[in-house]
Amino acid sequence: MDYQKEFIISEEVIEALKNNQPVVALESSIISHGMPYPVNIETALMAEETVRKYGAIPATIGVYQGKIVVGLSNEQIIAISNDPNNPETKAMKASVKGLPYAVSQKLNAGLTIAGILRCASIAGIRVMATGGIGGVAKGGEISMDVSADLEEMALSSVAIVGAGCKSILDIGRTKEYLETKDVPVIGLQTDSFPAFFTPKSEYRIDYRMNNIDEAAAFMKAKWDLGFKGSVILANPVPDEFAMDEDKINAAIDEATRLAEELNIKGEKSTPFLLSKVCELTNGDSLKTNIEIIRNNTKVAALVAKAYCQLV
Ligand code: PSU
Ligand code: MN
Repeated sequence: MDYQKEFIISEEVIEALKNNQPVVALESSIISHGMPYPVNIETALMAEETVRKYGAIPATIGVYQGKIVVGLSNEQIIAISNDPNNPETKAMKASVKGLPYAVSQKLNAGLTIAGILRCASIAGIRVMATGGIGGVAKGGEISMDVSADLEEMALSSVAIVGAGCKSILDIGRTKEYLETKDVPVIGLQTDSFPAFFTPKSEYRIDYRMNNIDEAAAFMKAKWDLGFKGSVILANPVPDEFAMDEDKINAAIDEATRLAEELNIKGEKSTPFLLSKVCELTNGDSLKTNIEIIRNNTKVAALVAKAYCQLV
């Protein structure tokens, strides 16, 4: 069996890449594990629409019945949605380590940022949109819980538009880890490393840029120089959708305490914290999350367009 055949790029995406048209890769673990059904599907479809509205082609990447698909159809997006009442929509969470498992066992899977970066890079897609990046967990200096996202960012040459990282993580150590891996963090109209639900944290980005053309020029410079690895484009949540800092931090602290009490570790940890935070804020965190996705997919489409004009 030749597993190369299990990597499928949609016709539309192939065509766009061939003609140097902008393409934006979209993350799918947010569908399978990051948001509850059916908001997960609505948000995934909204993300695709937003990318199109701002002039790029969306490529949601996931594993459907053992095939890695770059450019999932709407039906395939539904098939990885983990609808609790429909066993056919069951999907695992896959980082790069889980991809061969999903493929060889013919499973459905939603891909983490690490997984998306690897597949986007193989397909030749240079920009991805996500919500927030994975990073060093709270207490990660002892547990060594560091997301594979950070390692993959050093390997795959893709720009990531994200709203920083949630304070379910240790933001300071996440920034230090990126520093060690030489992954640049560009602040889009900000000097502060965004904390996902709020536009600012006490940590700084590396380079501030006030417009998208500068960011695209940075990407081109990095990759033209032959340097591999990602570029993080930190795009803070718009003020009108930001959460109250005390409220969100209280929910995060309580979710973190519960995870410890229940001894939740490894790849189960992030999905558990995300769903607990959503529950503890009565869905307010989910509303903010959706607006962040809208904003990031818009900016990612504009970045992809600007980058295509340079190459
Ligand atoms: N952080 C979020 N939302 C998410 C994730 C992280 O605010 O949905 C997901 C992303 O797919 C990210 C993954 O790549 O969790 C990281 O998981 P882990 O911490 O197990 O590496
Ligand atoms: Mn982890």
